Amino acid sequence: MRLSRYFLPVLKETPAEAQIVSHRYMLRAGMIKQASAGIYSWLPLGYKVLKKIENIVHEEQVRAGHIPMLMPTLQSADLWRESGRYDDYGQEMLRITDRNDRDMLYGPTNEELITDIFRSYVKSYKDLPLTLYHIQWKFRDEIRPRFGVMRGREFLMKDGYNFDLTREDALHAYNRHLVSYLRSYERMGLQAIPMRADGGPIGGDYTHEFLVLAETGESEVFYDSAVTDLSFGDRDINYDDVAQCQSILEEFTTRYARTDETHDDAVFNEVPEAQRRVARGIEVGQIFYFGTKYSDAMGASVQDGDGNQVPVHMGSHGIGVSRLLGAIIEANHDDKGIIWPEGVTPFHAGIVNLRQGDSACDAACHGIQLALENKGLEPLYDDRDERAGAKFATMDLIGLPWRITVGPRGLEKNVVELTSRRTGESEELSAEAAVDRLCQIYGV
Ligand code: P5A
Repeated sequence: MRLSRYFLPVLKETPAEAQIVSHRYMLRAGMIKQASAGIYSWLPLGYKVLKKIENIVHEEQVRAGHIPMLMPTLQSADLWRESGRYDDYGQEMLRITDRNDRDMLYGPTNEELITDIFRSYVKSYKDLPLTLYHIQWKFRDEIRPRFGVMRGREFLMKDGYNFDLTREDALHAYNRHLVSYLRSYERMGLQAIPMRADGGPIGGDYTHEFLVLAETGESEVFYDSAVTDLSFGDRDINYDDVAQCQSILEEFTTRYARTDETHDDAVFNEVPEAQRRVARGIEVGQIFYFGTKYSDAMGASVQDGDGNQVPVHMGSHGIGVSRLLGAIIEANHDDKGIIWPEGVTPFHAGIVNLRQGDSACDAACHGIQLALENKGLEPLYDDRDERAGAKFATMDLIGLPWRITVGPRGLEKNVVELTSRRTGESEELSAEAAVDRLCQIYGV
């Protein structure tokens, strides 16, 4: 992509309304524009990152054996009357009346809708286990939408729902979600720590939130510092292996890590004092096991092996897809701008032409762009007639992890410069070698 033909409305001024760094940088880098309080348009650069995050989530969910689908944003109030949550949900639910005076709502979550789908089709234990998920916009009329996409009113969530015959099977589904979430966050360059939490309006008392440690996080968290040494890394996972998934859950959740809702001083004090941490975190996901709460209320049952009609055991599992952009930026930035982890970067590399209009520089940049594109990589070529300083500032702000700088002096020696956004280190090498290096980094 040539920057001169792209839509990247970068702001020079720091927007006054943005209180935290991720919100500031998302506005300045032309990623989002507020449409109304807590509701955003996703401009091309922001949309690209959102799609990258969605793709990682999809890949990891499908790998875990979960099945993608899509449910609507608008739901009928009647289903929510069945579960009893129509009244319980309160002011956070956006209620809408259609032209026929039917009560509708913009879904804040989908337990009712998915349970209705399930009960319409699934009648036998032979069709279990089943986990369905989608990535869809949600609406919660938050009292204080703030921090940009971090606490929006409209936000994108991955929400998955498991249906199982027994509590044990449902707990295995819970563990599969925990494992697949750990993998997903790590691919996004994040450490998200599972912490015991509270069921809130979703229900159940067995639930973990995934928290990214950050001073700007909205949740207060208490943990044993040893949990920060855990990393998922490159493991072979067999999602059908009940014992393997259970042992990963134990590895990641045995040490003390809780949100303030479930924090217990007495238990915390058993952690060696030097390892006790009180900090703040951003909640990027939550998994729940709530048994038969919805299946009892809505009559979702199957026939078991003995011919008895039994309610299914369920859980639901959410990832804050749009919130993740904010969380990733909070965890990856410096005073010049964003530093995207390679797994989610909107473009794989920037190409900066130091002398636009110079035929050798123009040809070299164009050649690098094509060579990268032929390998399936997406470079962003800054071909604007701008000073070098301004081009560097834009690249630093939008945070592409790699920059190839092409100038007349380098070309005389047959070299370009490859610079890491994260370390700031540069290396001179031939254009071909720079392309090869990027292919190696991105595994293409
Ligand atoms: C699990 C999936 C649920 O709603 N039902 C379906 C369950 N869980 S949750 O914890 O309430 O939400 C899941 C994740 O969505 C993100 N999130 C938000 N993101 C941006 N703005 C908001 N206002 C917002 N509210 C929730 C969080 O990452 C949360 O973990």
